[in-house]
Formats: sequence, structure tokens, C-alpha cells
Amino acid sequence: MPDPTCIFCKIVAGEIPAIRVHEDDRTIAFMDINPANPGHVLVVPRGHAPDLYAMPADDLAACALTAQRVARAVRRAVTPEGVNLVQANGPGAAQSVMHFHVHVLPRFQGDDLKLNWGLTPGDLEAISEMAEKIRDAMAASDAT
Ligand code: DGP
Repeated sequence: MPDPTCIFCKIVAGEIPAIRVHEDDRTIAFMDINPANPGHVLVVPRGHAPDLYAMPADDLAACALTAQRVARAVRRAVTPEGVNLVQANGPGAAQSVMHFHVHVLPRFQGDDLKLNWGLTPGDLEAISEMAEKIRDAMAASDAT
């Protein structure tokens, strides 16, 4: 059941815009509007669950598989030196949106990114360019 107060439910429903790079029956992936690094993508289930504790097994498994696919595309499109998957639960973990999500976070040596990074608005044109590269990479290969 969608939560009418949830911003990610609104993105899933297409009620507010997002720069999508992937969608399937259970998940969507879209560019983070406050990218911690270029190519920062969020993977979310279509169904609303506030956090890991509440996630149905099928949606959790689907998010893990989508995160792997997106990470492979990010590796190809962004050529980072590494990728972190980050998933926050609760205020102590700095969760700011209460709809389960996995951050696919490109990393570079010396980027000095802290686990609880600050939310800095990104440049929409630059985010869209990164999304285009990631979509192309997703289309180019599902397996590598
Ligand atoms: P967290 O702090 O782990 O709950 O991460 C939430 C992320 O969601 C944060 O990096 C910023 C991003 N975000 C918040 N609102 C929006 C939005 O409306 N659109 C998009 N694309 N990202 C959002």
C-alpha cells in the first residue's frame, strides 16, 4: 500500500519527477537528488516499507538484485575506484526518507566521504548526464 505522505511512493507512482535509470515489477532505481558523488543512484521497492525491518522477503531480494545490476552499470558508466552499497535504518543511522532504499554510491580514493554525508543539492544537468551514461551501461550488459 502506498503511503500518501511518502516522497518515494510519489516517485514510484510518477506523481513527482525523478531521473530513472531502471524499473521492473518490484523495484525502481533513480538518481539521488543530493548526490554524494557523481553517479549516486537509489534503489527502492515499489511497495512501501519504511525500513529493513519491515521489508517483505521478495521485495528485499528484488532490491538486492537491482542494486547489483545498477552497481555494475555505475562501474561501467562512471568508472569509480569502488562502489559502496549503503542502507540506513532509523535516525541514528541518518535515515531521512522512511521508504526502504539502497544507495549505490560510487567511490574514489581520497573522496573523504563520511558514512553520514551532508545533503547538498546536485546540479540537475550533471545528474541527467550521469543517468544517461548509466542507462546506456545497463542496456549494454546485464551480466558484467
Ligand atoms: P537517507 O538519508 O539514507 O534516508 O537517504 C535519502 C536520500 O534520498 C538522500 O540522499 C536524498 C535523497 N532524496 C530525498 N528526497 C528526494 C527526492 O525527492 N528525489 C530524489 N531523487 N532523491 C531524494
